[in-house]
Amino acid sequence: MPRFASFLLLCVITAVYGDTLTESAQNTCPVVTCSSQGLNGFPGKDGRDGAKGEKGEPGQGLRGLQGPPGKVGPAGPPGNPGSKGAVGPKGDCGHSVEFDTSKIDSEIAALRSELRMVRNWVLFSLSESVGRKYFVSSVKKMHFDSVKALCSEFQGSVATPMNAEENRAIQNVAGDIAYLGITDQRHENVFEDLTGNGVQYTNWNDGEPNNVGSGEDCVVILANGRWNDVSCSDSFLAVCEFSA
Ligand SMILES: [Ca+2]
Ligand SMILES: [Ca+2]
Repeated sequence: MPRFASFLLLCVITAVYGDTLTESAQNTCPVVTCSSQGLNGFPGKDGRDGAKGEKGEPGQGLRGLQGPPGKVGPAGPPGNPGSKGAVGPKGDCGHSVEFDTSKIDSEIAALRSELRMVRNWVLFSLSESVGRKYFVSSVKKMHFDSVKALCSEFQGSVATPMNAEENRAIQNVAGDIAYLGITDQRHENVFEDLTGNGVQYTNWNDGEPNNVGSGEDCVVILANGRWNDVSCSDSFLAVCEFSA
């Protein structure tokens, strides 16, 4: 075939099948300078990823707000003691306090006078007196040891009648069975006052003292004024005597 005829045939084929050319054909088709321009082919496949680029510069975005403070942490260990401080300046001289003894004496005298007046009122309203003796009765009943302790607490002693008049005063102030300051605890049937002196005055009830049962070593005055020996662990009124 002549060269010119071959060229024409190639152009015709390109014009007719140009829109159906495959991608490979397009990519590999040599540039042909034909008289009429062919249609564009389909986009080719993505190529392979290129090499990783260099790290870029920091961005210019706005910085976020500062967050709230965190929780307080645990207490740390105690620190070492500090060094000793400097010696302070010398203090002022003290002032001696002088007591006004005359004022204190007058106050004591006033208190004594008031106390005497109160005591006299108590003795007058609650006691029976014979001469310079005052007898005062308790309200509560108790055993003999408590009677001794009670009278001693008030700086008195357990009532011990020395005669019929004192015995009647004790009977009146008690109004009921009450202990007397008389016992035979040291020697059976030898009755003494609480200082160890033998009693000179007695007013035993009929048949007393009889020391019945396990023993009766204390003495009471009955409501009729007569005496009876009783157990010291029994409870009766206490009558104490005081000197005016
Ligand atoms: Ca006895
Ligand atoms: Ca008896």
